Amino acid sequence: MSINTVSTTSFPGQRPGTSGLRKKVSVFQQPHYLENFVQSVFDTLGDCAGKTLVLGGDGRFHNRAAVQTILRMAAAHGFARVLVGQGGILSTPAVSCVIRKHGALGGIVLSASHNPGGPDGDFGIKYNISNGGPAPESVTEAVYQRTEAITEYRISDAADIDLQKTGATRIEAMEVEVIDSVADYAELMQQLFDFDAIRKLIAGGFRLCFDGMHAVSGPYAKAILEGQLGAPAGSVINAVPLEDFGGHHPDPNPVNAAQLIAIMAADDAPDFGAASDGDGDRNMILGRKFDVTPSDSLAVLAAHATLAPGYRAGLKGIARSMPTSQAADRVAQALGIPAYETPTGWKFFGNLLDAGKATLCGEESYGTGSDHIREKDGVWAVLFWLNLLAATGKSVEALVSEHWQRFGRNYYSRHDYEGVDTHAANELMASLRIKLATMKGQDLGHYVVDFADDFEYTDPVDGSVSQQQGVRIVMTNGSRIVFRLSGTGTEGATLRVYLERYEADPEFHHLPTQQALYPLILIAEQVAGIADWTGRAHPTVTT
Ligand code: G16
Repeated sequence: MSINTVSTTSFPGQRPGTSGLRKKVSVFQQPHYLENFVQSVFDTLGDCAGKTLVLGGDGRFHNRAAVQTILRMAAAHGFARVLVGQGGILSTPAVSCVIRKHGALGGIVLSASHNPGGPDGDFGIKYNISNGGPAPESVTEAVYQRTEAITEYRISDAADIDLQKTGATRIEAMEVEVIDSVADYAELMQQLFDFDAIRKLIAGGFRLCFDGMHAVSGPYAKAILEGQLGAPAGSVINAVPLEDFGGHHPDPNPVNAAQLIAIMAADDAPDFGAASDGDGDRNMILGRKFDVTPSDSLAVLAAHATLAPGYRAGLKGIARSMPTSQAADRVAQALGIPAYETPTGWKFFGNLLDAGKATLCGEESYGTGSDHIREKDGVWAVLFWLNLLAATGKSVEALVSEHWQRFGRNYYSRHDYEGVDTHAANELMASLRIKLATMKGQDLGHYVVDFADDFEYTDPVDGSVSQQQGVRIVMTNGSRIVFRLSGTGTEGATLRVYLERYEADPEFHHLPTQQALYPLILIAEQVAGIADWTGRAHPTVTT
């Protein structure tokens, strides 16, 4: 075994987006492409002697090859130890959990999350810091600057290690420990939730269906829901991670989790349905013939949090991303705790969680989590819901309907225009920004604009400022339209339009969502000139 220094030249565009660097697999397969990025991460970290790194991914195509490369580079960089998930598999929340539990310097997650996989699909890489959370912008920006200047990387010529067998081995002076992908994570879940109560619920005939979408959460859900909580075999469907996710889009929303939606819509549907995404950090919650929006899910969990043992002491605060509905803010107000509004991206919750300002966090993009780790967490959300259902004896629909009665309903929907010409999308946003200054007080349909701006966030902990985080048009009655461009796509641009209307009157709590939002949808299309700029009459995905 020896360590080689390899000459390289920089690749353009290695700037991490909302959540790490995501590109087509073919881009990552170019010689030196992955190596350049990994060396840039390591150079940004500096001396790693004596330090531990956590490594794993969602099992998508190129995962194993990338794991072997990164192990050889970590050995060349002088890490003392790498904890790598068996088979190269670790969900994003598991990486966060393992970093924290083992006091690692950080971790590398290989995933493009909900983006499709396979040779023609997407791949991604993300660095998480010692608190277990995604690196903040100061770090990702430093990594990017390094990728622009890189001229060489270092790598051991050691042979591939056996990722299937748990246990320790060595590359150069570095210890590599292949760990059980599920064990640490499952142990943490047992500390947070009332497993006995959930076991009793399931033993009493309560039926559930969890869709692993052939992605990383399957093994976690099998081990915990079927193995530890006694759900009958087969309760977890699409449980085996596949390199191409079975050809599907591992995005747990009503459009992409069509099989689960059909199961939950049947007359003999289970009592509870849920799905997670490629890397296991997202969740979708369903009742029988009833789906829960991610924004409502956060609000309901917050309102009942003290029913779960891990949250008995109450919540310190609730944080949501700006485009997420304001339903959770109403709960925070009722509980007398602070509500925080951050830009899109889980990394913005890290400081609030570390500083003890927030306990629960959530995003409209099917992400929910808490201070137990520093990532959003799909299986955690499922267990939280099961804990609430067991503790209250109520159905999913009853819990949500009662929540609306108490707090009012925030009708909510996101319209995505995917694969739009990047130039046109940027022009659309620029033209919206120009209009902002004159919008206040304008009549739009039956609405009057209270204010319109481009969301800017000042982190209350470190004072860092993030600008241009989404154009929002807020009406005098609190209804809102938000426009932003996705930071996770790999083809062209994706325009996201977020629509929210508040309805206090229970008599109007059961309208079809798109109908309830129709006047706002029309305003959004007109104000932004969506059809003119994008050539699209309708969104590609509506959630
Ligand atoms: C990532 C981020 C989330 C964000 C989502 C969508 O999730 O961690 O914070 O809400 O992308 O971002 P965008 O609207 O920029 O596409 P994931 O699950 O893809 O890692």
